[in-house]
This record gives sequence, C-alpha cells and structure tokens, in this order.
Amino acid sequence: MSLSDTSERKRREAEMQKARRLPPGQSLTEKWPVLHYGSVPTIDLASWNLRFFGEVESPTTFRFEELRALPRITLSNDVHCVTGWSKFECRWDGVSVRDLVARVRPTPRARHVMVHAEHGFSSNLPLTDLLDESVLLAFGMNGEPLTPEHGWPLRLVAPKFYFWKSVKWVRGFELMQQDAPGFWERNGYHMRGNPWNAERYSDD
Ligand SMILES: Nc1nc2c(c(=O)[nH]1)N[C@H]1C(S)=C(S)[C@@H](COP(=O)(O)O)O[C@H]1N2
Ligand SMILES: [Mo]
Repeated sequence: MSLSDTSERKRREAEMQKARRLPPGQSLTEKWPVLHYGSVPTIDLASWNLRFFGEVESPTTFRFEELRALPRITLSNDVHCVTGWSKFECRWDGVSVRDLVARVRPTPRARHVMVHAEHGFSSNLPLTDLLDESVLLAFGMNGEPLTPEHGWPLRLVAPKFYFWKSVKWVRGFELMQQDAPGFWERNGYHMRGNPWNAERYSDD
C-alpha cells in the first residue's frame, strides 16, 4: 500500500494510533529520512574498532572482523524520530549488544551507559534498556547493508526510544555508575526519550 495519498495516510495513522502502534504526535513515512548533526565520517575498517570501557571487569576492544564473525540476529521493529516521523517494519540485521556486554562483565556499580560515536556524538541509556531484547548493533536494514549516511559500518538500534538514541557510526560503550547527558540530551532533548510518553524535550 502506498502512503502517498494523504487521506489514506491520515486514515492509516488514526488506525495505528488506535492500535497503539503509532506514538502520539507521529506521522508515518515509507521513506527513510537521513538525520544527524555534522558530516558523515570517513571510516577505515582496518583501524576501526568498538570499545567497551568504564564500569566493566574486562575492558575490551573488538575489531570489525570479530563482530562480523559473531552469531547474527534479525529483529523487526518500528522506529520513531523525535522530529515526528515513524517508519514501520524495519528489519535489522546485526549482532547482540547483550552478548558483548556479558563478555566484558559489567561491575556491580554499572547502571548507565554512554554510547559514543565518531566525531564525538554520544547518547545515554540506562544499562537495563541497552540490554533489552529489542536492541541490537546493526550492519544492515531490510536486506541492504547500511549506507554511510545511515551509520555504516555499524549503528545501535534501540527502538523503544526516539531514534536519536540509535547512535550511528558507533565506536564505544562506556558503562557508568551515574547517568549523564549525551550530545542531544545536553542540547535540550529529554534524558529518557520514550516516544509513548512523548518525552521529546528536557521539559516534557
Ligand atoms: N553518530 C550519530 N548518530 C545519530 C545522530 C547523529 O547526529 N550522530 N543523530 C540521531 C538522530 S537525531 C536520528 S533521528 C537518527 C537518524 O537516523 P537515520 O539518519 O538513519 O534515519 O540517528 C541518530 N543517530
Ligand atoms: Mo532525530
């Protein structure tokens, strides 16, 4: 079905809101908009790595080939951007963050995570939410590898939160005792960002 017809889209949005699949204030899109701060990073896979550090017993740096060799998972979900668009049925292909976190062994003090990306971008999540079954590290979406604009070679997907927390070009997970704001959270966005509560801005 095409959503290009406005009345058909409005009808479907009302239906999806009623079915509690479309969060408040969101509109459906079939496209996949590109949104980020700054420029798309240039990445050299040979020197690329993913670092787990902070409140962990075994700080570990994974190379790209090590991640590619892990068991694959596929998860389908809906994504909701704070700017108002939602995209249904995104089928992500990737690896489990939970398994990687288990390997680096969080200390008993670890409660929060700062997810770090290229160019200093970051976003915060509670550790329990990072370990949620809906979360993964994705190499691709809907059968295609990620394009550079969408986060190649690897992005986080945390679909229970507005999409700004699904960090593109991810490079590290810093486990922490206390919560701290990431990039958008320091710039007016909500610390938690639950779309079902419309937690868009820090004063929502
Ligand atoms: N590294 C990085 N990741 C990021 C961002 C960013 O600026 N830098 N923007 C976030 C925002 S605000 C959104 S809505 C989504 C957009 O992802 P998309 O471009 O794949 O749709 O990426 C998120 N991840
Ligand atoms: Mo966003």
